[in-house]
Amino acid sequence: MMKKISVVLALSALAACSSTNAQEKKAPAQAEKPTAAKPEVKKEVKAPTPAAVEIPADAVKIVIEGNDAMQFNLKEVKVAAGSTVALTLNHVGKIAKAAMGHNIVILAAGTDVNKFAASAMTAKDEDYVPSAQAASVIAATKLIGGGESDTVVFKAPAAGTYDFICSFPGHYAVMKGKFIVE
Ligand SMILES: [Cu+2]
Repeated sequence: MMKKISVVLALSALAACSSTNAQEKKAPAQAEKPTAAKPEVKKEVKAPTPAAVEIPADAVKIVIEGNDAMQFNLKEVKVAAGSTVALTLNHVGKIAKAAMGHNIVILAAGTDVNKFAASAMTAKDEDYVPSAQAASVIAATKLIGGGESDTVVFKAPAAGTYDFICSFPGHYAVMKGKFIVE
């Protein structure tokens, strides 16, 4: 080992008398090797795949708007049992997600809305849809801010009436409605 280092040092010294410590550590051959020719590689910049989910042709399309006044434009949505639902949330406001974020969370039958919302409040890192409560969530859009939109595609649950809310802290008391499957 020592021998090898000495050789390298000796070679370095020969190659460049005024080499610095940093340079000495490099094998001369390496130091002199021209960096592989780097032609300006034109990277094919692929357009990012649209975040939008694929919406099946037979899906029932539902669009709900949320605004800066903390309101949904629909309080009730009806779909037929067995249908595939493409639920779109359009945030038609301007306020950013951190201050006026909205989502739509459809809750499973029997879910205590107040308890769910209380749990959601503490799940900022999960955009207020706590994974611990996953069993209570039939479907949920992403949390979005003003000007954004998100669509979630899901199979309608069994016939019944389900609550939907915005689970952003403080919103569910007014941002809520009924998702009715018949
Ligand atoms: Cu909201």
